[in-house]
Amino acid sequence: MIKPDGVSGNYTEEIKMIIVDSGFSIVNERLTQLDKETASAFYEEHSSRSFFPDLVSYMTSGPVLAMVLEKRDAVSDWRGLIGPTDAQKAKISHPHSSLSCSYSIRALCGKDSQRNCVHGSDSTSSAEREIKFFFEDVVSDDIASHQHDEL
Ligand code: DGI
Repeated sequence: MIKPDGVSGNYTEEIKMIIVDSGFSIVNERLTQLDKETASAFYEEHSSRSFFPDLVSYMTSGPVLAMVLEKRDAVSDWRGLIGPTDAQKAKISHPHSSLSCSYSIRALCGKDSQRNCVHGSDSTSSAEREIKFFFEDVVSDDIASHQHDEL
């Protein structure tokens, strides 16, 4: 997912180019505005954390672009490509990755550990949950959606 700061900062096309250049296929995408309820549900596992209210406020501050990415080892390779949660750390260290690229997306467009520009599922089961979240109408207020022919 490209988070609100990534979308409003006009990083969408650059991030998509990095995604494709890194060997992923974008098989589905959806630009949507999360409301408080859906953002809270998406980050439910962090609901007891002190930063949760700020996280929900940030995630509802503008549209997000959810994408389904396909590739062998997609979860681990995407996590490597986005870099560490704290974008400041991403800017000073390159993540270990099996990919050939030597940069991370959070280093490119993230600001700190909250405004870190992109999200990545941390396991295949999270990916399954999060794909359902965005593409099986848990999120209802689409701005635009694009279903690729092959799906
Ligand atoms: O999977 P990640 O996004 O790398 O990290 P995560 O699952 O630990 O946390 C989810 C999001 O919660 C993260 O992208 C931004 C926010 N977050 C995590 N740790 C902090 C945080 N926000 C603030 N303000 N401070 C934190 O320490």
